[in-house]
Amino acid sequence: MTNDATHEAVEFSAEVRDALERGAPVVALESTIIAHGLPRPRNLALAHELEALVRAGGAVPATVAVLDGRARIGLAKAELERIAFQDGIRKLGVRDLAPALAFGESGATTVSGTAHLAARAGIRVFATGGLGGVHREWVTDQDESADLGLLARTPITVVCAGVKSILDVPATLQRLETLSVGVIGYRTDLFPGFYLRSSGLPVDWRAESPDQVAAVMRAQDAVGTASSALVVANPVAADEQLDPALHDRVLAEALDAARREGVTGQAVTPFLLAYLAEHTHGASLEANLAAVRGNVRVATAVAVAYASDTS
Ligand code: PSU
Ligand code: MN
Repeated sequence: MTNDATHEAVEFSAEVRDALERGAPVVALESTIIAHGLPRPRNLALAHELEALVRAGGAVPATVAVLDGRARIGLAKAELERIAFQDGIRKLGVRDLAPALAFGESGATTVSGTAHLAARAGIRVFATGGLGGVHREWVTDQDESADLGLLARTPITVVCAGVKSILDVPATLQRLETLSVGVIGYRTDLFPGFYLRSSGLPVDWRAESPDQVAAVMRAQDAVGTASSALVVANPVAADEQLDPALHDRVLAEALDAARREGVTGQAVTPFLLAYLAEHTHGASLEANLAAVRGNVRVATAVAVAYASDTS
């Protein structure tokens, strides 16, 4: 249930409000990937394409952002353009929502910011590229994405291609276990590696269909574990993944460059993603786009399956 204070702070598009009122399937989409994760103008094309994929699958897309101090769920065309092209647009994790609202700021929401707003609005399914997680430099800088802590306390199903491979993937999986965030491989026994089909690490549970994912969500509701998220880890298609050898080589260079240039905090993830895109001559970008598209398709099917069952 959404309370009155949320409705005041949060503005819905008419289409999303109507869908939520009817109990129709809605898929939340994040905006940080558009503003900070992808180069212009591909970012805007992708934003439109993802919304079209959700509609084609029979659900309503709800891209989330903060504009002029209002949290927004469902963006119009001109608003998506602002997210994609406005210089200096902020990157808003969940802790940044309140100051952005209070100070009339605009920003793109990360997984943590998006999942928080979506769940409070009653949206249960969310699609992104790769989750944030534990950075490889954790021992010295304690950089762990706020995505993990937020997912531990938020009822939402996130379809992603695993966690970004720029991270310490084993440590991130361990943190997800510690935080009791459910992880299910979608038609795989191996946790995906974002740009790559596999991270090489096993995943304990596997679902074969959107119906099976929806069954797990209903079981979460029944057994009282829906207060934390379910991560549905969906690998990029084999013919769309980045060449693993190229990935490993350029990633090592990217991590070196970030260290040399002293990149820290919120800037780390966009820096590494942009470095990979540039130094793989766009190949990592294509794999990233393919992964996000695949996740949006699966998320849409899951939202439809979850909304259609009445048992
Ligand atoms: N997935 C992508 N590209 C991205 C992200 C996810 O394919 O840019 C974003 C998400 O918004 C995620 C954020 O929440 O990266 C993680 O940033 P940080 O490591 O600073 O928490
Ligand atoms: Mn971080």
